[in-house]
Amino acid sequence: MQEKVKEKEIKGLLFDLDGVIVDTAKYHFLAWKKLADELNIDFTLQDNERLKGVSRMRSFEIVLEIGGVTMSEEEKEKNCAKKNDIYLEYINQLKAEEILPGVREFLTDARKNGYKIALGSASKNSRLIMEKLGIMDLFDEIIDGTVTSKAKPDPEVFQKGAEFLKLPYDSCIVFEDAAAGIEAAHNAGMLAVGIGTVENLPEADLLLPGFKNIVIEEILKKLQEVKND
Ligand code: B16
Ligand code: MG
Repeated sequence: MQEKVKEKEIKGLLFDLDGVIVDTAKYHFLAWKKLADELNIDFTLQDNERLKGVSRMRSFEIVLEIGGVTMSEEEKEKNCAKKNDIYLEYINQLKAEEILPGVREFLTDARKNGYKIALGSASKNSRLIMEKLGIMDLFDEIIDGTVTSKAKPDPEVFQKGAEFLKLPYDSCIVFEDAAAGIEAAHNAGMLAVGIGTVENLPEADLLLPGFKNIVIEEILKKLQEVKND
């Protein structure tokens, strides 16, 4: 039987970046699309869904699989660097207003109420993105692709998040938009709030469309209801 969720026991909140705090997927798409065009690979928006939450190299391998193209490790590295240069052209123009609705207010309220907050993202560009959004000061710790070696669904990123916050794993909850991220949270022994729909995230403990007009206490209450049923 699932352990009971007590509102008071949750002290840490771990946030994925792309798809939870900001929609950078559209810029990843534009960059991958440009590279795919150069390689004569037909890459669609629907294909881009498969890259969400996935590391840069694994994303490129998926693009290559779609095109039925093989490449040496060296060539793959070169193309990943090229994609990142294109991606950074977009990210350098990112505006603070692009933060997803309600996120800034949600984080501000949670901090005010004493919750510790960490980022748990696969991106190696997370600091630049957060600086552009002006939200660095709302996070206690940043765990991203520069300090992790195993991709979600491996629990490493969220376990490190809890460790950096000096909290036990089960006193943290995760906010994620990718199925692999929900699985990573569960693998870390944490509850996972999915930002999305039941079709995309059937394993999430609770689903939310986003952070507009909701505060952490309400989410913990809902989790408690769902888990203690
Ligand atoms: P980068 P998340 C992920 O961010 C993106 O969803 C995924 O599409 C991307 O490939 C990955 O970051 C790596 O990003 O190329 O910037 O290192 O959802 O884990 O915040
Ligand atoms: Mg994501």
